Amino acid sequence: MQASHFFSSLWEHYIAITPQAKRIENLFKSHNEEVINDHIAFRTFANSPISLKNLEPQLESMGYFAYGAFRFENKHLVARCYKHENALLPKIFLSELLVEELPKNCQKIIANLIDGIPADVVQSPDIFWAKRLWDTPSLKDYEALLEHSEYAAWLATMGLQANHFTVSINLLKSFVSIESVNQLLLNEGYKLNEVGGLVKGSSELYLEQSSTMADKIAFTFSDGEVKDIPTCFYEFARRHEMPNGELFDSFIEGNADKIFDSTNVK
Ligand code: OOG
Ligand code: NI
Repeated sequence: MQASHFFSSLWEHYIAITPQAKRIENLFKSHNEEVINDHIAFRTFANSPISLKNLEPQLESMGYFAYGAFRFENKHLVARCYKHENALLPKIFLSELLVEELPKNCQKIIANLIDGIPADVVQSPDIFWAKRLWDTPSLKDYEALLEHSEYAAWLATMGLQANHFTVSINLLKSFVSIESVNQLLLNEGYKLNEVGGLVKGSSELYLEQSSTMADKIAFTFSDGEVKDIPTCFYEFARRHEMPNGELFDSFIEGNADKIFDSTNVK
């Protein structure tokens, strides 16, 4: 699959449940800006037919290669990042949940979801907008997962899809600082992720990031109960030059740990 088709399809699926992203893109366009993506991200279950290991070859088939690995102890996650030799294509951040580190009741709920996924489900890059490959969870199971892992609860309802796109602030013309981007969004009434402060990272770390809080949809659980739950969010990243003159092009665990919270329920 052509990378251009991959990203346009992902974007259409993403804005369908993240209308704020389309509105914010239009907001930048109204300021005469062209929006270019720094990276996108996916979440998945480890030790499943859609594990990171099983998904990676589909990224490689489009010319992507892994160049960094990350671990999030408290969130029970590992992640890898991927880039393309065409540096204008977005980087990709792919994380997976280490289900065996969760309490037994959560392991059982997730094992039931994973059991619903065909072993050979990963056949082409279109798997990255497959969404839920299992039955709709019950509200009770959702809340049990939520108690121990916001990520698990989000993934159980949303499934495999781009959970955020990221505007490259470096490639904007008139918004130079991340603070000016945040102010624009606050003025327009968007709710930003405040975990650890509006700006994650710093120029000393060569990466500054901020994000909106995810949009919400009314979700009908398997038992018929309807509840508003988070969908996906939009991120903004500004990269800085390292002492060798190159732009930092990886990710930072301390920043990412807080970006994950953009899909928190509260
Ligand atoms: C990914 C969070 C990490 C970043 O830029 O550090 C991330 C997620 O929310 O799935 O995107
Ligand atoms: Ni991100």
